[in-house]
Amino acid sequence: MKMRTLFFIIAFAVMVSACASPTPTPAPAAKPKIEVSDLWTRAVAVSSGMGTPSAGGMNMSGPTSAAYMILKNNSGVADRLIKAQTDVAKTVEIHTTVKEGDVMKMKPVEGIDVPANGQAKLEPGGFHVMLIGVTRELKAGDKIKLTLVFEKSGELVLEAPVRAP
Ligand SMILES: [Cu+2]
Repeated sequence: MKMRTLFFIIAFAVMVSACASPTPTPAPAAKPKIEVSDLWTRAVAVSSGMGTPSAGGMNMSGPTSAAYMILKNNSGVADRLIKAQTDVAKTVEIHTTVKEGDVMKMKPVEGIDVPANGQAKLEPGGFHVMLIGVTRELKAGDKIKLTLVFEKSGELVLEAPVRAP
């Protein structure tokens, strides 16, 4: 009787240790995952010679366009959009729109914060990805390749549909 009890205790102990040992709980992923929705790029005609008038009175070379979207962060770690790239524009900047007196002006920003479990909206009259010196006509229905670079989650390569404003 005593031996049997001991056997069960040992068997139980072995079982517990077998279960417990191979489970080093993995550290929660520190990388946020950004979801992009409502992504679109403003259509722009590229005529030879004259560029489109710059919307904010900024000194820009060539036609400009902008990309808008909603960035959703489903993690508990805040992230930040710090850079964007595309092959259809010479320069890509991240802009915000501010009201100075009665005039809306665009200004480059260092980045756009995407709060933990929150979202950032890029929309006309607010934050946007600015395409400066667009090299080819962007027609409604086209798609352009847009790469977003986030501080923590890294690169995200997207196809941005072109839409008429
Ligand atoms: Cu802009």
